[in-house]
Amino acid sequence: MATELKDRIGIVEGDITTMDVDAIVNAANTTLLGGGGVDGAIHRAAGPELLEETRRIGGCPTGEARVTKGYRLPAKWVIHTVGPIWTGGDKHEDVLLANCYRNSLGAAVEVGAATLAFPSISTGAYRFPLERAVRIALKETKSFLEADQTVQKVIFVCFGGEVYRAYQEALDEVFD
Ligand code: AR6
Repeated sequence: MATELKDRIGIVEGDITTMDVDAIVNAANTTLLGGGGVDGAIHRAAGPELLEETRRIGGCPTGEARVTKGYRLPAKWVIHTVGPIWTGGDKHEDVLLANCYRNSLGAAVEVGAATLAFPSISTGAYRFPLERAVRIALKETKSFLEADQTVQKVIFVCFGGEVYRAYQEALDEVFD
């Protein structure tokens, strides 16, 4: 059982905008109007229609998720979620980050996505400590996949070696 579940997780180093999956997750902000980091890269790659659609949605609270089309991306869907800004850990940051993963996976189920790619939510501009965030991402994904068969594969797309190594190190700890 543990092996089967672990086979449904992938860890790759790269750019999430190039991923040929059903849905990619965006680490957005509450306005959903774009920004820097992965959010900026996704908006640039998807084209201006994405901003038109997120404008119509009108925002998203921290920890929740909203779905748009992928437009010029290889992915059919973009699931926009808003990670917490790290302010030391006593403002429910762990719970809010776990909510991002659970709600994004829930949104993937709603659109019938079998393959899903995540960036490392909150660990860039929002300064969430990487090792801590990675464990939350893997634990929450594991619990979700145990209970659901819609999403067959979740790929964590790591932008740079540091993030990649952090996921690799935490994977055995969380899945074995
Ligand atoms: N593919 C995959 N990961 C990427 C890419 C990419 N193309 N580009 C950056 N990353 P961040 P946050 C990584 O700052 O911390 C935005 O302005 C990056 O190296 O994008 O959740 C939003 O509008 C890091 O590992 O997101 C918000 O205002 C991870 O993605 C704010 O930043 C997350 O870094 C959200 O901050």
